[in-house]
Parts: sequence; C-alpha cells; structure tokens
Amino acid sequence: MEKKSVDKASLEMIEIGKKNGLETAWDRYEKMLPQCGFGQLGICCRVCTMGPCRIDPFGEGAQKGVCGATADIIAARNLIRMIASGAAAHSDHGRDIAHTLLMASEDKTQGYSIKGKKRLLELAGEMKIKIEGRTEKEIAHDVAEKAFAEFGQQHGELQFTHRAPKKRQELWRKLGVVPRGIDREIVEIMHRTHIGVDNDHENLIKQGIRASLGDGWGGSMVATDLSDVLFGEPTPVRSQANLGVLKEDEVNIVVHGHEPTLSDVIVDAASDPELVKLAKESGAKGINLAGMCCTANEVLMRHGIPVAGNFLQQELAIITGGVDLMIVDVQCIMPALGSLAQCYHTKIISTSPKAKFPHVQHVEFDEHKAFDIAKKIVRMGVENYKNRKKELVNIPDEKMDLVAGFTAENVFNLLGGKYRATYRPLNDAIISGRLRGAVGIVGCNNPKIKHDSGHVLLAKELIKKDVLVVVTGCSAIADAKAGLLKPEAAYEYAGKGLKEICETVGIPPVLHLGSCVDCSRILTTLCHVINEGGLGEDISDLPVAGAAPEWMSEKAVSIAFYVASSGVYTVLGLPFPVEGARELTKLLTEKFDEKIGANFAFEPDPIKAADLIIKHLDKKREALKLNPVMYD
Ligand code: SF4
Ligand code: MSK
Repeated sequence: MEKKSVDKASLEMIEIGKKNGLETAWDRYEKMLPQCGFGQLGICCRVCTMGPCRIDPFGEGAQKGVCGATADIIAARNLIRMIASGAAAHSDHGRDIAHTLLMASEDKTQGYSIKGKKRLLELAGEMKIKIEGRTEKEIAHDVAEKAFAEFGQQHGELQFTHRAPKKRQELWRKLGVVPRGIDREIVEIMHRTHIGVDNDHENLIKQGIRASLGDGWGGSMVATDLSDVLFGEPTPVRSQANLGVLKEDEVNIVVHGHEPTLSDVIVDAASDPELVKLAKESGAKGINLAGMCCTANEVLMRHGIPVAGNFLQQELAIITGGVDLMIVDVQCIMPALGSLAQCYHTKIISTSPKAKFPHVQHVEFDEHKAFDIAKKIVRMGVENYKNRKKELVNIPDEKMDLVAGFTAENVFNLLGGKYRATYRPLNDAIISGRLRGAVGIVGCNNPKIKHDSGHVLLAKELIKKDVLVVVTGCSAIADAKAGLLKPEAAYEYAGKGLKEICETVGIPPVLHLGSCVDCSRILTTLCHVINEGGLGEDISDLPVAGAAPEWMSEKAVSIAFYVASSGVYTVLGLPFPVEGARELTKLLTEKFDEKIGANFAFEPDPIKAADLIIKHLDKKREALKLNPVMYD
C-alpha cells in the first residue's frame, strides 16, 4: 500500500476503496501490467491500414514498417502527435478565455467583469492597441480580437514570442521554428505525420518544437494573460490543501478540470445568500467549495479556494463519501468518475460541449447565462446533501496550510520590496551565490510513480541546495500538501542562502505560479531575469532547469518541448516514449543542447534527478563566471 502514495490522506482513501471493493487508477494500472513494450518504446505505428506495424527493439534497427518507416520515423511521428494534442488542449483553453473576454467586452455575458485593469492596459500597450480616449470595454474588445487572430494567423511571428530575449528569437529564426500561427503549427503536425509525408525524424521534431512554442509563447500565454485581465491578477493568498478541506457538516462542491470561466462564477454562486440559506435549511452549516487539479489552481490563485487534491486524488475525493457535487469541464478528468460516483450519492456534472462522460449528467455552460447556470449547479449540490450516506462518509483529517498566488509580475516585486518593483534582488542573489539558481517543477501524477513522491522529494532536495523552486499544476498541489508552500518551510527545509531570502521577504521556498497553462508565467519570469541583466543574454545562459517528475499527459510533452526549446534543461521522471528509436533518443538527450541550448534527461529517481539539475546549474554558473555558491 505504501508504494502507492506518500500522502497519508490518499493512502487512507485507497484503503477504504479497497475495503469497499472499489477500483481506482492504481488497481486498473496493476491489471494493465505488463504494458505493451512496443508502445512504451514508441515503436508501434497505426498511421495507416497497411499496419499496424511494430519494430523489433532488439533488431539493431533493421526492421521497418510496411511502408519502410524506421523506428526513428515512427517514434518521432508519435511524439509530435502528442505535442499536437497537448498544444491543442492548452491553446483551446486560451481560445475559450479570449472568447469570454470578447463577449464580456460586448456586454453579452452574465457574471463577468474586467477585473485586471492594469494588466489590460499593459497588454494593449504591448499589442499596440490605442488606449487614449477609449473605454475599458473597447480596449478589451481589441485585445480579445488580437489574441484570437494569433490562433488563425498564417504567416509572420506570434506576438508573444517577441517577449523572449533577442538572442533566443534570433536562434528560433535561424532554425526556422518561430511559430506562425497557433493552429497552423498543430495542423502541420497532423499533415506531416500522415503516411508518406515527413520521413526525417529531425525534421519532424523541428515541427514539434514549432508547435510547442506556439503553445508556450502562444496559446498558454494567451490563456494566462487574458485570464489575468478577465478574472484579475493573482496576489499572494493563504489557503489549505488536501482531502481534509472537505467538511462533514457542509455541502461540499468540488470544481475539477482546467478552465476558470465557469469555476470563477461558481465561486460567486456558492456564496449566494439564497443558496447558503437553502443549504442551512437542508441541515448543513454552509456551502464549502474546493478545487481539484488545475481548476483548483485557478480558483486558489485568485480566490483562495482550498484545494481538495491533485490528479490521482479525483477518485479518492468521491471515496470520502462527502462530495455532494463535482463539476467537471475539460482535461484530466477520468472517465471512471461516473461509475464510481454511482456507489455514492455524489452527483457529477459535466459542463463543456467538448467533454461528456459515461454516467454523468450534463448541464451545458453558456457565458450568456453563466451566473444562472452556476447557481443551478450549486443548487443541485445543495439539494443532494440530504442524500449523503452518513455511514459512507470518511473524510480524512489531513489538510495543510499554504500560500499561493505568485506571478511573474508580483513575486519578484516582493523581492524588491514594496516600493521597489524590480528583479534586481533576484538577479543579485543568484550572482552573489546566495541562490544557486531556480527550477520549475511541473506536471501530473502517474500511478507508475509513487503518488507525489517525485514532486516532493525533488523540491526538498533542491531547496536544501539553495535553489528557488517554482511550481504549477499537480506538482504545486503535491508540494502544498507536503507543507512546502508555507513560508515556515524555509526554516525546515531550505539551505542557508534561500532561507535568508525567504525570511527577509516572507515567502515560501517553493512558489506556486498557478495552473498548467501558467507554465507560461515561468517563461515570462525568465525573460524578466535576462532583461534585468548580469546573467547572460539568453535563457540558455541562466542557471535554471525544468522538471516533470510524474508527468503523464500529452500537454506535459508540449510543455517539456517548449521549455527545452526556450533554452531550459529539462529532466523528466518518465521517459518520452522514444527509447526504441536510437537516433531520436540521442537527438533529444545529447544533441538538442548544441542545436537549441538545452537537452532532455530521463531520470525516475528524484534524488538522482536533483543531482543532474545541480550539476547543470553549477555548469551554467561557471560559464557565467559567477561567485561560488555562498553556503555550499
Ligand atoms: Fe505501418 Fe508505415 Fe502504415 Fe505506420 S505508416 S502503419 S509504419 S505502413
Ligand atoms: S491538471 S495536465 S494532471 S498537471 Fe493541469 Fe495535473 Fe497534469 Fe492535468
């Protein structure tokens, strides 16, 4: 049992599930073993009906598919199709936010207003949209339209790629990987991977890079920036995480998925006096809203709503027996939820026309009537409270305090002090050696890796060595539950240099930057560091790295690609499914650095991954001729 998770609350729920004969992802994973070796190595192909073809991994590359495709071609095609799907998911999220902003600017929505006025003006300035003499709504309208245009653009360069350091932009141009339009690069992957089109693994990967950059510096950045305009920029906020945030005596409503559009309005609906009164009349003390996965991160960052758990805890939340209603939208929602919920009183409501699930009731979301729909769904949760089966309620006690709500704009301004908004103190801390560098740890859970162990052990090992850690997605939730997002964590876990900084500023040693699309905040942060000066001219000069210790989704492949292609050494806890393709593996893990300034590494052991990262940071420090790390 202990092999499944490091999180006590999760272990408790897995045990209860087992006792009640319920199946979770861990059970289904075990039943799936042994998993297909060809699939794991990336060397099976079903692109056309002459196949499916599979390549003998021990055959020294001699075997080919019916069409003649080699292992390298097959694995490269498979990998960049993962990028296409991941980039599409992030970018469609960005498109939906742009759509809501556009509708809000035309007064066609219910429940939205433009809360991030400062961010709106900054973006309008960057997009060269006229500001003088115009209303906020007129400006917001043009910002939304301009963002929309980035998706369908057919030539030129995506606007936000110009945020990257000049040297990085020049390298992208030289390599021919600057994304022209967000959608165009995704479509081109699908074309190139059709049978008989692009049959050069390096050329295929080049298009993978281009589409991933269209995600990181396009779709995801649009999602983050326009969310900050519509819902307001996050500011540091206190909250709690883990299944113990569910309350035995209140109506528990969990928002799960990714997009903030509906969940943001649900936050308002859950405090609607009429519904709170109804909850009390039903015998509950109130309405308790909690989040799951990245929707959790969205409503945590902006409203301080507590987090019930990360990806592998979605089924466990239902097993607590205390969830009266779970609202889902898109991405990372297990199709298993519907049938599991049938064993409890829990109602699951799908809301996106793009995502329906077996045994799940659908209430379609519509921005025109967003608040009415939010109220309708919350009311369904309140009315379901009376159906709770008391004997099945087992809410674990575990919950942990946290501070979240950091952004590229606010966090380092904090470092500069209230009246001195600048990245100088961060750069100086790295230059002087008080900080060794910074690392972004992101991504999912995966039952192949002990739940949360990869995230938490890696973060602890890095902060011990004076590395500032920034986190997003399910990684952030893992660290939150382990107490690493509390400012006090610096005393317990951080090295002396990092501790001094955290003490002075009052920040945790691990900074929560938001949801998966908010990995774009990491890119923006890196640009600010370069612009501040003293640490080289390109992101690849910086003592920084990225990691995804427990990744599982195609979105994570896209993130890993745009992070590495922006010049950041990236260590993955599970390999890309390419290891059956020798030249491709060599390209990604050995030759990528000389081409684009950063390699990938595959390392499942978080302590060994930390060693690889520390060596990399020290190598970059040496190249920049920085002072030795102060307290090594
Ligand atoms: Fe086989 Fe080639 Fe068709 Fe793939 S594209 S299934 S390798 S024949
Ligand atoms: S939710 S993509 S499991 S991080 Fe963004 Fe978590 Fe991975 Fe989904």
